[in-house]
Amino acid sequence: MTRALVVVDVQNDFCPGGALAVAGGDEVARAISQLLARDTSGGRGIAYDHVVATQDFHIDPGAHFSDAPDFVDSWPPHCRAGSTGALLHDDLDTSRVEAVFRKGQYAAAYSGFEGVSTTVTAEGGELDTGLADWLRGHGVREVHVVGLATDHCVRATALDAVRAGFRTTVLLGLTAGISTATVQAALADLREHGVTLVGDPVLEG
Ligand code: VGL
Ligand code: ZN
Repeated sequence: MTRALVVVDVQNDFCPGGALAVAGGDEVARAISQLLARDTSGGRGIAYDHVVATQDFHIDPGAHFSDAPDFVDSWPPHCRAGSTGALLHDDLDTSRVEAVFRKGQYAAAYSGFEGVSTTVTAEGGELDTGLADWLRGHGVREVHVVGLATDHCVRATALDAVRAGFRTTVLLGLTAGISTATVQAALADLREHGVTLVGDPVLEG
């Protein structure tokens, strides 16, 4: 079954030192890089036929930004388009990332399925492709979701993946969350909606 790894929002602002740091975000970046390194050298065949990433990319996202954030629906300004904070973290190996799906330009967008990857056509125009269309176009039937933050963008992306008909697994060892209570709620929600949760990569099949 054609499988993709979806790397959610492993960006500087979600890592220690960033505007909306998630504890362990940089360790997640390194762990994902290690998974990808093992995936091409482990001698068990390649687990991921495709690798894509999502990127929180705010221009003017309205109430998503606040000077008095509640850290549930409003946040300190983060991942501003064009800023260093919006860049994918240096410890994330992006050599196998085939497309980056940007989201949240003018409103909150937690799910990578709200994002688009922009490419330039032969005629010089721009073509936006959503994540679901991209995955289907590449024959993907199954996704493994990793990244930041477990309780927000990973949760929303995995829920949309399963809704869109992809067999969906979240590799919890390659995620980090903002708060324990919302991570617990997210895990219950994911399980209930048919998302498989594993502590370690499941690479068979
Ligand atoms: C996220 C809060 C605000 C995330 C994005 O990537 O989980 N969280 N914007
Ligand atoms: Zn955001």
